[in-house]
Amino acid sequence: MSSRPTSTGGKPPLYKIVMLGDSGVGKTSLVARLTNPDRPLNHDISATMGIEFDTQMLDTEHGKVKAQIWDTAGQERFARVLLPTYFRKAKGVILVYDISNAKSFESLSERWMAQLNDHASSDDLAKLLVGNKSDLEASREVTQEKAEQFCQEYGMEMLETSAKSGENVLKAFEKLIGIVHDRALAASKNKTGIKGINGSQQNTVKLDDHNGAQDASSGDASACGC
Ligand SMILES: Nc1nc2c(ncn2[C@@H]2O[C@H](COP(=O)(O)OP(=O)(O)OP(=O)(O)O)[C@@H](O)[C@H]2O)c(=O)[nH]1
Ligand SMILES: [Mg+2]
Repeated sequence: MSSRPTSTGGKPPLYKIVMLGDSGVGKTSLVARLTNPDRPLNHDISATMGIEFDTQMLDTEHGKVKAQIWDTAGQERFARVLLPTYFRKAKGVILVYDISNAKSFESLSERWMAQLNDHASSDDLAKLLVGNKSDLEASREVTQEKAEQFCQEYGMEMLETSAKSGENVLKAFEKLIGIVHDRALAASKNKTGIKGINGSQQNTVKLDDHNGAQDASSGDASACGC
């Protein structure tokens, strides 16, 4: 049993997470698989033009949380303008490439990591690397070893997923949101610890906006102040 704090009672905290990566790697398809697991993959899906978001309740080791998942546009012309909005108040990011497309992997270090560092305080963001389209093993262009090197360099974990078969899709979102939630709980614990020194320690762990969690009463963008 864990002795760490949990978000007991009340509404589950809400965290904004962002999907990033080149156009066509399968960001929208991953979100669709998460939110509608039984719906078959849509091969005729259009490129995302701007911002779309969805909310999904997810389980973590320390209780249920609500993820507000921002599905961004990989196409340069949209991404450039919208990046500040994408990252505003985000707590986690899923960096997606396509295992059958080496260029989409190179873009992560050449383009997306740089933009992430320009627009967000990278240390504040939990990150997960996702190699999508694992069902296309016969056309693989990015080895797991290469992806692991990337993870070591940038300090993150990785998973290979398939939005087509559903493999590891839920696991990927749960993994990232678990890291985000742990960080928020740790920050909250530190905060209540500091209050204790002044003689006003609280018994409950309250998550608030400053610690990265938000009220989950609304699933819309305004809940995140985005
Ligand atoms: N085989 C296979 N195809 C996939 C998978 N995920 C997505 N696709 C296909 O890849 C294409 C692009 O998928 P999208 O989800 O639109 O990609 P995106 O990253 O959202 O692209 P943008 O919105 O332009 O940034 C579509 O034809 C999907 O059907 C997968 O896991 N396996
Ligand atoms: Mg899309």
